[in-house]
Amino acid sequence: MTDTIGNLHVMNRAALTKRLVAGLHNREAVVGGIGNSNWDLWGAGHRPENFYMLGSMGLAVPIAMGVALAQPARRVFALEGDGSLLMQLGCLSTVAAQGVKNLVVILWDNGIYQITGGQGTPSAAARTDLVAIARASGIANAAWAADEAEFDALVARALTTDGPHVIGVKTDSEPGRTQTDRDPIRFRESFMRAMAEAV
Ligand SMILES: Cc1ncc(C[n+]2csc(CCOP(=O)(O)OP(=O)(O)O)c2C)c(N)n1
Repeated sequence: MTDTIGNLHVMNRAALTKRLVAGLHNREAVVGGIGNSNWDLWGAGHRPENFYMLGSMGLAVPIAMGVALAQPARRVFALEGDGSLLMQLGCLSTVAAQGVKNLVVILWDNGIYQITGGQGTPSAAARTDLVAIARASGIANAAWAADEAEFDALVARALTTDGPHVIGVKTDSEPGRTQTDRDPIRFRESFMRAMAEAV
């Protein structure tokens, strides 16, 4: 039986990351946040257009926003955990203020700081609604995906309509299935080369 939180199905981050990446056909950039979000991105199969944030929480959205502003013709995804987004909440206001049309933020909300031991985040303890915060920050296209089909539909909409978009997903506590190579210089260089290719 599938777990639910309110009317939202609890989904699996690794499986959805695979679905997301499988649907990218235009050299979209994907920036994985620290830990699980980039481990599952790595597990979905490395692409040169992937950038892996290997050290600090909260930087997937700011990095992706910079890429999106520099390359308005390219669609750019940021994959971020709830703890990490909470650490850098102001980025949502900046994304809204900059009106970054080609940016899509995918929020993986498992309600815990998983890779440091599973301590609860305010997302679970205080019922902080990060998608509502995104909307209140000025991002109108911010929605929770109720299930896998709605996730696919929201991603399809984000690929074809102006953003910024935020897609929230309640995820289970399965740990990331792989670990990204700890080779930041290689990733920086391959990503920069990939970004030099026209979309
Ligand atoms: C600025 C900063 N503070 C603390 C840490 C230690 N740390 C690494 S991952 C992590 C938890 C991340 O939680 P979340 O973003 O919700 O992702 P999850 O592990 O649940 O997938 C913490 C506290 C860090 N890497 N960077």
